[in-house]
Amino acid sequence: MPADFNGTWNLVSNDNFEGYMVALGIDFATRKIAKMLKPQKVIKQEGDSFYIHTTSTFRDYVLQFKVGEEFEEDNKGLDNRKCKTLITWENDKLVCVQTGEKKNRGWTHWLEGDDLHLELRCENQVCRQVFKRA
Ligand code: YOG
Repeated sequence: MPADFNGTWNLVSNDNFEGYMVALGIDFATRKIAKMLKPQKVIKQEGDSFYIHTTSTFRDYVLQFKVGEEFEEDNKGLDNRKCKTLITWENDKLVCVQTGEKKNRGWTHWLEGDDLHLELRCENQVCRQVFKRA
């Protein structure tokens, strides 16, 4: 049985989101708005099929994927770059590699107690986010 990420999750901490956004080339004005946001994630999981909706008052982002199946991701409304994206299980962690113009780009999700963790990586920057159930 894989880990169960189903639920509605609210951001409670966001370490080095600024560094991650700079690495992605997000402009100053957009970063200023983005770092004030408290995004919510709605995750729907059926086995290895995922729907992750990240919502905020400023932008929304939907990602749908099957673990182990590479797809083209367009990052629309984020940095708007295209990537070849592959998400796999590493034990109970969901590990994403986003291959494209930016080196070392990807993320990892895992559960720790009642919290949802997300590590976002780009180049030499790591952003650590923690979410709690809504
Ligand atoms: O999550 O990929 O759960 O997709 C990363 C923002 C900010 C827009 C958010 C909107 C990167 C302006 C998605 C924030 C910064 C700044 C809410 C993280 C880019 C632009 C949408 C992510 C995965 C894993 C699923």
